[in-house]
Amino acid sequence: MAKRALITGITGQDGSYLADHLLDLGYEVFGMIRRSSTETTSRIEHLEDRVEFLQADLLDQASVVKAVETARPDEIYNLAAQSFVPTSWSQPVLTGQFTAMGVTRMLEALRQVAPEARFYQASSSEMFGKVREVPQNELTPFHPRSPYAVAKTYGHHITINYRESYGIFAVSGILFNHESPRRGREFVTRKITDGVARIKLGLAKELRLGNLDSERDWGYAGDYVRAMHLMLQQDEPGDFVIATGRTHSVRQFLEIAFGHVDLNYEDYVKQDPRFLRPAEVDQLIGDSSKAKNELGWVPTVSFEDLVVMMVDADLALHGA
Ligand code: NAP
Ligand code: G4F
Repeated sequence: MAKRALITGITGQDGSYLADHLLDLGYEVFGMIRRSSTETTSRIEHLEDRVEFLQADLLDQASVVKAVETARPDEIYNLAAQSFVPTSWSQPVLTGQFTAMGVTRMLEALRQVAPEARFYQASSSEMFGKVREVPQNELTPFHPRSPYAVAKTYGHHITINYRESYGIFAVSGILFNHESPRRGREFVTRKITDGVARIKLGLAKELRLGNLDSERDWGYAGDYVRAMHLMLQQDEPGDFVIATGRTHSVRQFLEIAFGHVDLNYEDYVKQDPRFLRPAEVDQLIGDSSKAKNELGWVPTVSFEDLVVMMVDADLALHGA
């Protein structure tokens, strides 16, 4: 019989790639969607006939219990969150409700109606924040630098706590930044590739950005969802860092993205203090040796290929 998976956050970047992957593996996929007055399903339009959608909101305990009851999942992937770091300073309480308490609501729903289900929590390299060591691995202490990162740190620990308290098969994937043509346009990579496409096609004249010196370990989302699935197939639950092991600055991203369309970023990029953060994470670089050794997971898309893939996708989207 086909395995059943419930994905929260299915309308997001990772949810859409994970649904593709699990359907390819023969899973029956259920997707949790919150009510919205506008359409939020553009990333999963191609899956509408293959996924069963369940309306629920991480803020509403009864609705998530009902979703778990209906899906009767073998695996739950908790990807839903307020995931944009700057918004977590303007809406810190709401971010805590979605991104921290939302995890407990999902774990409680699992404990009440599907205690045998395996649980994946979408944790983040943002938890390392002001980093204590380089590169960061599963044992590196956390120093979160935003309300988002603080909320994710809670989500990480409550997942481990439910595993230790109730024997639930619950894992936390500590994923470093991962991007794709389906990335939200507010995140720096997609903001850049969208900007490059618009400038190249004469639809925009400049691109306003914040800190160009921060460095991230950027990978491809399609690779990272494979790791989520692998984590739930192990004999014992455990936590894993997922990263490429290479770090690049925003400036290097700009050089490749603009260079790909024969432009120089310095002619178009303006620094704008509106996009600076109250506290910055200067550099992230992950050590995913545990994932390589225990899951057999390695990334397949290089930084350079990722940038080019995203620029080409945005050029096509804008009609090039
Ligand atoms: P994303 O594109 O922002 O998607 C977030 C998803 O959460 C959307 O489907 C959104 O639904 C849903 N959501 C938000 N609030 C909700 C609520 N109250 N109830 C139900 N659903 C809600 O994020 P992503 O990049 O795919 O990331 C997936 C997860 O991994 C997030 O938890 C993120 O924090 C974490 N993460 C991401 C990265 C990365 O680099 N991408 C790295 C580490 C960890 P709507 O469509 O209705 O808004
Ligand atoms: O693309 P970003 O907004 O991603 P950030 O803050 O690293 O968070 C992402 O990755 C986390 C994993 O580490 C996830 F947990 C989280 O949900 C999210 O997916 O910013 C990346 C860097 C930052 O240092 C930021 O200051 O880019 C810098 N940046 C410079 N100018 C900018 C801009 N970021 C944005 N969003 N917009 C700018 O104009």
